[in-house]
Amino acid sequence: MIKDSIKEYIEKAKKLSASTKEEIENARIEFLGKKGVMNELFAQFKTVPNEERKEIGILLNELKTTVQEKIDSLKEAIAEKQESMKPKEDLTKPSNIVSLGSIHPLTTVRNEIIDIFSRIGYTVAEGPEIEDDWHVFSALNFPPEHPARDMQDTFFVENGRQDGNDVLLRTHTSSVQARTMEKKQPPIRIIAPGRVFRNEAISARAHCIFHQVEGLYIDKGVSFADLKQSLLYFVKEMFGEQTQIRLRPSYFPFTEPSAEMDISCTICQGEGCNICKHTGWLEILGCGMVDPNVLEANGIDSKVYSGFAFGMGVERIAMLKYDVKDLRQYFENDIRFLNQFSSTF
Ligand code: 2NM
Repeated sequence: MIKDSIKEYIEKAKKLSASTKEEIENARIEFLGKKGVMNELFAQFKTVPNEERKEIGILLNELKTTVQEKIDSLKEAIAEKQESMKPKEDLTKPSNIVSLGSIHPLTTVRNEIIDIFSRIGYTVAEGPEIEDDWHVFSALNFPPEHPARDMQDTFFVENGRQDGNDVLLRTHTSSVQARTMEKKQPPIRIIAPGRVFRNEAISARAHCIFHQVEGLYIDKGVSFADLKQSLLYFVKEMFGEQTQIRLRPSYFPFTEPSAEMDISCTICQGEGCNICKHTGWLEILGCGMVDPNVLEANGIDSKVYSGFAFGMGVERIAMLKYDVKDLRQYFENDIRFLNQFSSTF
């Protein structure tokens, strides 16, 4: 009976299994090939009496779609298996380029300042950011009532007081110079770069954390002319040979006499512009002859030795150099800002 054999083939087709392409192809030929089961059955179908043709026809169609679907699903299973066996990653592919970033503009400027002074014999000195009152104020001739000692200007470490000596965040790196003087006799020729802290409201021009480079030179016979010449050398190296300087009398507790130094405007060369507020000059640092009181407080004989000192803000120099208008940009670490500074490692 053709009907029974079709049903058997349907069951057989449902149970077909194959693990290779050849096995699938053999099954396909067995059922759908020229001399295969289907053609054989179609040949027999011609002899089926009319009243049975409909039922047998439906069964034949069922067999055909069962075989086709089975073969398709076996093919798919093999393709999936092959896909899963392929290595997912190309292990020979070179790795992605890792961005190294760029050097922070404050670091670049600090290094430039260090380089310039090291060429005339200065070495770098460092000290703690958390300091005591002695090294930040008392040893540097700040009187007990000086406003810088006020809570309003200085961050104090709570309950940090030891033997009547407050513990605080240094407000300038002069404390490093005090520590050098107390350890070492002249000649002393150092620069002290580092972070300093002041209790100030944050704005485009001020921040509670900023960076300084201070310098100190003590020896026999050091004069104000040496100070002026050393700083002239510095600004010519930093801002160019054409740069001029101007000293204005000022006051600092640790120096006497004291001065503030301006350079001729780097933008307009002294003609007058917005950057220098039409004065032709830009203030860049404070300086002076070290007060004999400071030398004596730190164990250096002021009758034998004299010296000069200076201090500058790294942010301010970098603002002039890179035309940065808002100092807060140095601290936000916005990658779009930092990437503008091309120097890389
Ligand atoms: C400045 C201005 C003037 C200075 C003084 C000293 C020390 F320790 F020798 F006394 N170090 N730095 C100094 C002098 C700093 O900054 C605006």
